[in-house]
Amino acid sequence: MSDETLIHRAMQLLASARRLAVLTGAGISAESGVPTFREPGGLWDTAHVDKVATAEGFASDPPGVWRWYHQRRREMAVAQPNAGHVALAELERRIIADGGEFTLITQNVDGLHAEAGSRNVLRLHGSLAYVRCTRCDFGRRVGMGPIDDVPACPQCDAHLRPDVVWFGEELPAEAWQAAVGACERCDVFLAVGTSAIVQPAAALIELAIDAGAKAVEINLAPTPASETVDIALQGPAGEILPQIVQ
Ligand code: BV8
Ligand code: ZN
Repeated sequence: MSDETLIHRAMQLLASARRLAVLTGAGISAESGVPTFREPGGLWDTAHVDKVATAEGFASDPPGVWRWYHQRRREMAVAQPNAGHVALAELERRIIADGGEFTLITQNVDGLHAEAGSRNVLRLHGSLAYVRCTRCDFGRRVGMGPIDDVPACPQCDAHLRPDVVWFGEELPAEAWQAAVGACERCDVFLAVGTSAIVQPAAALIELAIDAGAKAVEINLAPTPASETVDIALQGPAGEILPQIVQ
């Protein structure tokens, strides 16, 4: 089936959606200059996941882990939402205005969806605009601007950590429950720029399809989900999303 036809079918599906759930990954921010994880030249090419994205890795080298996150925060501080982020914010406004339901579920910690104007955003893996204490319940929004090299908790003086979900850690229960609910209710599901490998986020795709939703995937390359979705659109999200949202 030609790309035009697939694009047209995806447009019709989105136009008919009453309850839409969208799952995004690092690929939607790639065109904003934010590196992805698992692609050639991605973050995991130069950093070891166990060293920088686990609680154990942080405990054994807080300055080193913070150096890696400060670099990513600097990249995110200058990154701007791209046409893909903007199209999803527009789609949300349109569906809500028509009395429908829209839920944006992201694995990204860059805050670009909110910057693009998206409202109902569920952050499954946290945000690099927040820090929290490794010992007490202290937490604060710090934005993406510069902070201390190894920030200390103002309440108990323990190390502060990026308020993101590391491997082996549970996802924030409220966001996860809301995401599961949205995927069980949706009539159309959209996966954008995710390799569909990291669990439990990737399981949301199958959950939506099993619940009867029509599913669309947008990705530069095939993923484990490409065979299970109804429409798999291959190309840059920043180019395809504006086409199928109009
Ligand atoms: C947990 C935050 C309970 C930090 C991240 C079941 C089976 C196997 C393993 C597990 C399992 N259950 C749990 C696990 C373990 C693990 C896991 O899934 N491992 C994987 C690697 C197999 N999961 C966990 O540990 C989770 N916690 O399960 O707790 C528990 C506890 C203990 C034991 C069992 C259960 C926590 C997972 C969250 C980890 N934190 N990030 C930070 O960002 O620093 S995950 C990290 O990967 C990012 O958040 C990212 O969002 C996420 C997924 O990656 P993607 O976003 O998909 O990015 P990726 O680079 O992979 O792909 C980019 C895609 O975009 C590509 O497909 C590319 O083609 C495409 N693309 C590129 N450019 C474009 C594009 N597409 C369109 N347009 C473009 N322009
Ligand atoms: Zn503290």
